[in-house]
Amino acid sequence: GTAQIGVTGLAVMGRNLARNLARHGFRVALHNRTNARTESLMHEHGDEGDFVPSESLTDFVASLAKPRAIIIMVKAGSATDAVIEELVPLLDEGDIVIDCGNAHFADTRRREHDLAERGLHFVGAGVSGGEEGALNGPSIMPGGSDEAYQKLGPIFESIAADVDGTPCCVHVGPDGAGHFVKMVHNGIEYADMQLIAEAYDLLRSGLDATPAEIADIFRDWNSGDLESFLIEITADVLAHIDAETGKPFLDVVRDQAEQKGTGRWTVQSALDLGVPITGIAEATFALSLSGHADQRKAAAKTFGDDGKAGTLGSDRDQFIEDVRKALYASKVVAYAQGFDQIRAGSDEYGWNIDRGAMATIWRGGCIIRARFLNRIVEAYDADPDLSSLLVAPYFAGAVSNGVNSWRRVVVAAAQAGIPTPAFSSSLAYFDGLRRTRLPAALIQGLRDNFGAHTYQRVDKEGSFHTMWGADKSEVPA
Ligand code: 2AM
Repeated sequence: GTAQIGVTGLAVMGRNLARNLARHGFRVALHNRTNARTESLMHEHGDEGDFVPSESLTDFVASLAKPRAIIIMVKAGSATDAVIEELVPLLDEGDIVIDCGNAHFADTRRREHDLAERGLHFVGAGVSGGEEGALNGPSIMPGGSDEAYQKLGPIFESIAADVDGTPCCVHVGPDGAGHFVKMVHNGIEYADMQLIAEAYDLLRSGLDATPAEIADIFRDWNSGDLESFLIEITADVLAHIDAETGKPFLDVVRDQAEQKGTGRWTVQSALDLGVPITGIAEATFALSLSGHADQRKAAAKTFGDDGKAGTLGSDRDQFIEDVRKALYASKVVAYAQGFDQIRAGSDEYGWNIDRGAMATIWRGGCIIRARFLNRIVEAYDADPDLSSLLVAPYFAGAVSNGVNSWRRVVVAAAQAGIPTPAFSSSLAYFDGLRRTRLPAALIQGLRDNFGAHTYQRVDKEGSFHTMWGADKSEVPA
């Protein structure tokens, strides 16, 4: 065969990736379980490039030049395993199987291990940016072997988004590293959206501002440090008027969101790794809370919804500026936590991930693209082993500059009964992290008392236990 790369699974993401590849001059083999999808792609977009469609998987594999590079773009989970099992007997040593779906990194580790034993390369690649990104330039986070990346890298880098001449694609690390980083990216995206939602709620409920007024505020914010894709589209969504009712679009949308997939995985992994990603966790739980309609109804009936509309506006401009600074500081916390998780995952699984490079490839193509990411790149350039993004000079300055605003907003929200789980937990994280003495000492004492847990002392090495039930003397453990 002569095709340079193949795509099997031609639903919208696969179709758009295939078109993107073809538009960049690659000869692209096409396959889908149900041939109608392949036909419709050829019918609608066949003239966009050099496609080689096949009805059977055998013909598809035969249409590819060796070593073959085959992208699988099917629903994550058992469908991916089914396609791999069908594909593997048709392949030759050195071929590369690429999963561009939203796989869990543990599945990717398993698949990479299995295929390596069969002489094949397996690349789990996180692809961010949705349908639009897949077509016009996504952010791509490929894992897998160096050898596989040597072949795939130039292809992926050419179809990825481009920021100032730098492609939004880099080899993340071995086996599951790419899907892990994509997972953390999605967690950060959750936190970003929750923080934006809380800022909106503060302005709407606290100031009695209209969605149209808040759209203008977000538009203004988008010209400063907060400049990002999510802030930009927030203004668009807020300004949108429902055609049917003439009401703000927001007021006709049900306020219940499901919480599924990668946001949940991010929090589960953080618990396994022992990394406090409180912003991402609160964002995930806030979505869960929104979905519990019956409980919400019962609680609203019992306690009333006494959000004190308009009570925070005694100095309107000051409050808006406080919310902006609180949003920025909380966002710094969410990213600091996400990058901590990347470091912890990298250490745990031996991936050697370059965190600055991750910030670099998130600058374009993906949902969390933002001006702010340049600052993260700079921070890791200056110190690749940075203990926390929060202590990098630029972010330390931004947080110090915003901390009074942040406190005022969290206090005002609590007094007005406006829930700000992500704003307030991020502030608590910041205060916890910088505290020289935490009350964890008391918890150690309690555990030693009820469970002979033992403790360490501030003034000498070793582990100790106090004889709580006897004479309260201290013994070495
Ligand atoms: P289909 O068009 O034949 O349904 C998204 O569902 C994409 O994944 C579609 O292209 C779908 O193919 C494909 N897909 C889902 N499950 C699959 C499976 N078990 N084997 C092959 N392709 C599958």
